[in-house]
Amino acid sequence: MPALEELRGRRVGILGFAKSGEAVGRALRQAGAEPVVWDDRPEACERARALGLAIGSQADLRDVALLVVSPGVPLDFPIPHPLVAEARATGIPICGDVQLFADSRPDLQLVGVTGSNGKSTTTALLHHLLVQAGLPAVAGGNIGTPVFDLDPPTGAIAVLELSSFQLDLCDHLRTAIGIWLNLSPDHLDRHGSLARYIAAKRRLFEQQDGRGVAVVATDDGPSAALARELAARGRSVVRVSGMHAQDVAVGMVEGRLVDRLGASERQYPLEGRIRLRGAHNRQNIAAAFAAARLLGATPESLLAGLATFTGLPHRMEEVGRIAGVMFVNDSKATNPDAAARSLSAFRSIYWIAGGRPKPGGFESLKPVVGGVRHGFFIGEAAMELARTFASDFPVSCCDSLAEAVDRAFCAARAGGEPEPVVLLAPACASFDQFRNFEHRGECFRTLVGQLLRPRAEGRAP
Ligand code: UMA
Repeated sequence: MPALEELRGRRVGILGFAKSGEAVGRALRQAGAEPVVWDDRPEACERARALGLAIGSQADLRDVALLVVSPGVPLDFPIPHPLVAEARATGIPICGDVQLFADSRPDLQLVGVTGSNGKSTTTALLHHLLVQAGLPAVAGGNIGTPVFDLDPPTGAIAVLELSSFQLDLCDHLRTAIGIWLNLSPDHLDRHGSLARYIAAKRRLFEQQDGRGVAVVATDDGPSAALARELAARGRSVVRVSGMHAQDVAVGMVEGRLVDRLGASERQYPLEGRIRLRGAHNRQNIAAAFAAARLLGATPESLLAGLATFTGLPHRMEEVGRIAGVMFVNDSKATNPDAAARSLSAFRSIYWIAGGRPKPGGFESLKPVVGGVRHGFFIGEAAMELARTFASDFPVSCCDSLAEAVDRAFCAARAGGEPEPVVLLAPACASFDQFRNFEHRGECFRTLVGQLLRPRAEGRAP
């Protein structure tokens, strides 16, 4: 695969011109290459044209030295994109932005973070820990900043969140550290089967060289099996856990982090010292802590860094406290699996959920709704949610998020329990009422702000 500088003066195709495609276009132009853009959306082509880039004609890949494909473009399922098929048929190399970036910056120490859940938080946390420890580091990838928008200093550490889509587009990504968090079925429409989804994620380790380290959280069966298999093949494996400290290098026990990466075991109390909530975040902490230790950060600097990490927006984010009621925005919980994590993290919950339901219903949440005092349901799934939980706690269907926030706040105040939480954990997609989960979370934040304002105004002279 040619690196950027080898593409000077050559035609390079970009398939998909959104965030990552646009960043690739800029980088190619800067390197003196001749980018040509394909995108099935006319608006995207318009944007490329406005930026002065050439637009490719239908399936004409003549003289194209390389095709850089955006992660969202289907490679095999449901069917390969026609241009991908054409490139394969004519022997034109295909890669994604991550591989091209890695080839162009061999000076960097790459850390790849993958897994079904927790990738973004772990990426952001590890980046925060490294920076707090005084190490030069940048973070990007699936988390939202395309790799070609990063500008790391020479020799820096690049922490990259890598989706299965992005890994499918890499074929020799030499990460110094690969982090594997967990595995549960996801993106099956894109990969065709669970086996293919797992195979895509495993590429993170298959492509490391002999010096690469695999940090694997072994809290689920498939991930534990992967760690065993890698170790049996003589690979360097660092096991971590967010649930226990048995047979792992970094683990958790009774609110303490257990660190066995040094000369002797050390334990550090975390309770009351970190702001990340929920059991799943303990796994993210263990993995980020282990990787940062391997990259040279001291335990002391890491503990200080953990104390100052506030988490990512829309992921169990505390957005306000009014009259003893805490408001938590977990808009990123777009399916029941994700909502289960925040429902398990609090007691005395006034739960706002709903939106466009995913297949499979909500029955799987029954074991974790013990803390829910009242459900306020919105959107297309409101009736189904109300039917599912009517025997577990009082339920109300609301016409809007605004109505749900108001009613949940009143109920939480009236409940009289200590530390009530109004929790937005929709367990549904947002598209029936909002542009995306970020928009839904922003609306929730604004509504909470509006609850605060009259009180502040009331106190004003
Ligand atoms: N396109 C076509 N034909 C197709 C499919 C797409 O022309 O058949 C075009 C679209 O018209 C569009 C462009 O391709 O213009 C979209 O490309 P993209 O979906 O790859 O979008 P980007 O904006 O480049 O964002 C990508 C990642 N998107 C996906 O993986 C779907 C972003 O992850 C990532 O943050 C960004 O690169 C920067 O690295 C998002 C995501 O949803 C957050 N990821 C999935 C997830 O987290 O579950 C994997």
